[in-house]
Amino acid sequence: MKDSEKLGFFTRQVHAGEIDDPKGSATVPIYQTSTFKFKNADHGAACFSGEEDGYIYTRIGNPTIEALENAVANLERGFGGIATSSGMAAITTVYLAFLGKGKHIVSHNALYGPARSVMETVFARFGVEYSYVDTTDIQQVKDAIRPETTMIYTETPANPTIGISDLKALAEVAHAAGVPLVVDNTFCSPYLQRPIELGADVVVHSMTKFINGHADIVAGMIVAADEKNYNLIRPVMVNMGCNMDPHQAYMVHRGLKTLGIRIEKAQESARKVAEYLENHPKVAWVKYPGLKSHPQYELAQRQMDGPGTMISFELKGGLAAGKTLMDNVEMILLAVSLGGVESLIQHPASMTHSKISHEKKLEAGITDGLVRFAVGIENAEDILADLDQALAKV
Ligand code: LCS
Repeated sequence: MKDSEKLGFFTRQVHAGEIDDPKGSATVPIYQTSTFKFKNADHGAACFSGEEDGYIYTRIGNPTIEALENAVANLERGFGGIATSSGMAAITTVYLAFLGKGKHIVSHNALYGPARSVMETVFARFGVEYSYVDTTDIQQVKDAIRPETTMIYTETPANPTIGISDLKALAEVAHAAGVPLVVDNTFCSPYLQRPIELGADVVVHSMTKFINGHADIVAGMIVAADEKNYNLIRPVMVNMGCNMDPHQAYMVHRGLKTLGIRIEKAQESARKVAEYLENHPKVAWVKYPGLKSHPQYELAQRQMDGPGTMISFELKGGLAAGKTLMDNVEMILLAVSLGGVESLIQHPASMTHSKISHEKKLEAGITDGLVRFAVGIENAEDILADLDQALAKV
C-alpha cells in the first residue's frame, strides 16, 4: 500500500497489512503451517542469522500473522506489532519484558481483573513490586514512582469503571522518570484512540473485543512505538510461546476490516442507551464518556475520537436489582466480554472482577451494584426496548 501514512482510517483498516500474494489472492491466505522449508543449508543458516528475511517456524513468525501485526501497527501508528494468543498473553509478555526481581510497576487500580490479579499472585512471587493507584489522578502516579520503577501501566477507559486517564500527561510523567508508558487500548481500539500519538511507548489489546469484533476468537496484540521496545518485547513472546495461530490471525484480520463501521453503529446506539439510563428513575448514576456528567468528559473530548460503546451504571437497588435486571434481559446476552456485534450485559463484582478483594474493588470504584453494558450493533430501538422491559421488572 503506497503512502499509507496519508490514507484515511477506513482505507487503512481494509488495506493495511495486505501482501503481494504470488497466486493473486485478494485476502492474505492462511499459511496453516508450523514450519517453513529452506531452499538449502546456506539459506537456512542465513534465515537464522538474520542475514536474509525468511520464515523459519510459526512461533517465530508467519505471513498470515505478520499481515495482521502490520495492519494493527499501522492503525495504531506504531513501529511494529506482536500478535499473541490472547489479550492476557499480550499483557503478561509486556510485564515480563519490562519487570523483574526488585523492579516496580505503577498501575491503575481499576483494570481488567486478571491484569491486576496476575501481578499480585504470580509476578509478586518473582519479586516484582507494584503500586495500584488511580491513574486518572496524575499526582497519585507521580507520588508512586520509585527509583526501581520500570513501567507505568494504564487502561483507558478502564474496565469496568470507564474512568479516563490523561495519556499525554501520563507519558510526560513516565518519560521524566525514564520509564515507558504502556496503555491497554482495548476499550477504544485504534479507531477511537491512538495512545502512541499521545506519547505512549507500548499499546496492548485484547483483540478478542473490538478488533476481531464477532465474539468468536480470543486474541491479543502488542504494538511498540519504536524499534528498541519492539526488539525487547518480541523475543519474550517468541520464547514464552504465547504466539497467535495463523487461522486465528486470518479471522481477526477479517474482523478488523469493518472495525470503524461496527464502532460507529454501536456508538450511535450507546449514546441513546446512556441518555435513556441517565433519565431512568431506577438508575443511580451512569458512567459514559459521551455524557456531560462523566467526571472526565472534557478529557474524553480531547483524547478520544468518540465516546465508545461501553457503559457502566449503578442501579438504585444495588446487587439484587442488578441480578434481576440481568435475569430478565431477552435479546441482550448475559455474558462477559465486549466489543462484538452482540449487546452484552454483565456484573463485574461477581464476574470479571471477582478475584479482586472486596476492599480493593471498592477502592477502585467497583461497587456491588455496578452493571457493565457493552452495546452491540443491533437496532437501537430493540436494545432500548429490551432494557426497558427488563428494568420494569427491577
Ligand atoms: N484488557 C481488557 C481491557 C479486557 O477487557 C480484557 C478482557 C483483557 C485485557 C484480556 O483479554 P483476553 O485475554 O480475554 O483476550 N476482558 C474481558 C471482559 O471484560 N470480560 O471478559 C473478558
